[in-house]
Amino acid sequence: MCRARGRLKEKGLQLLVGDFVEVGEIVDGRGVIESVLPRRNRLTRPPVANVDLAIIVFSVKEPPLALFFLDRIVLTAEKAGLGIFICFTKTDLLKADGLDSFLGIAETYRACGYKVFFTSTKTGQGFQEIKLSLKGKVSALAGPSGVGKTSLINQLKPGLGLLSSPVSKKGKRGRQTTRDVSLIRLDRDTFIVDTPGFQRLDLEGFIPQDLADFFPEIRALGDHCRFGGCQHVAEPGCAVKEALKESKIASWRYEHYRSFLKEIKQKNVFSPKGEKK
Ligand SMILES: Nc1nc2c(ncn2[C@@H]2O[C@H](COP(=O)(O)OP(=O)(O)O)[C@@H](O)[C@H]2O)c(=O)[nH]1
Ligand SMILES: [Mg+2]
Ligand SMILES: [Zn+2]
Repeated sequence: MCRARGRLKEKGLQLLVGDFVEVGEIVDGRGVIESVLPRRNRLTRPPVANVDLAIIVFSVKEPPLALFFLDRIVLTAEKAGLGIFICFTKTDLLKADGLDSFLGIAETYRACGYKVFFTSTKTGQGFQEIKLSLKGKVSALAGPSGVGKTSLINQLKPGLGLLSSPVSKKGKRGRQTTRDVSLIRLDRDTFIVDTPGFQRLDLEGFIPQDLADFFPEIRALGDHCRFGGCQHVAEPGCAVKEALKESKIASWRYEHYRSFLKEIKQKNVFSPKGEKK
């Protein structure tokens, strides 16, 4: 048990889950935090420091996959500079050929450089693979409630007995049971953060010119557009539009890009301080 040295608070420093700290002498199991080491990064929702990976969790069914929301979380994870894993849960709820429609989606994300997993607590599919990939990292879970984030942690660390909550029948939306942010140790150097889920992501701090940087497949084509600063909407000689026509990039990802762009532009009209200096 540690408390923070008073002068840390005086300096306005807020301790975060995930912080590395220096602790003075420990007496009777109690110590004092003397300083906080520099943070590699810092998320605001959830409030955690020094995260390596975002594990974005969505179920294939119950609740049904919401790709627009998924890409919204991918976008914020990209902005935070995190590695990205995408985990599709509850594959046991699909009929035999039900997975086919998800394979194209998985392929699209893999082409972006993200790791994609399919899991089921009923069959045990996928967990060993995830476990190996997480080793030595601090990961934060994200995703709507009811998709199986807490169940995923329970699978990765049996015996923890975290409370998962059945998806309520009414509206098939999950109830919220994960209230506090906590860092769970999976092994010596592997940690995972269970979170209340990213609920409202308001795309704060984005500017239209930079949005494409956070879409790997669009970013990769940007250099081939005729005009520098091309936003890939209606400009002539746009390599992204060309790739779309030839089905070289997924149209749904591009549509999400367009929606986010529109949203960010509208926001900047009302709060021009988001603009580039
Ligand atoms: N059929 C099935 N149900 C699952 C699976 N994973 C989680 N669930 C169920 O989905 C509900 C929500 O799970 P929970 O882990 O609490 O979701 P969270 O809100 O994202 O933490 C619970 O009733 C779980 O038992 C799975 O792989 N297959
Ligand atoms: Mg939970
Ligand atoms: Zn372009």
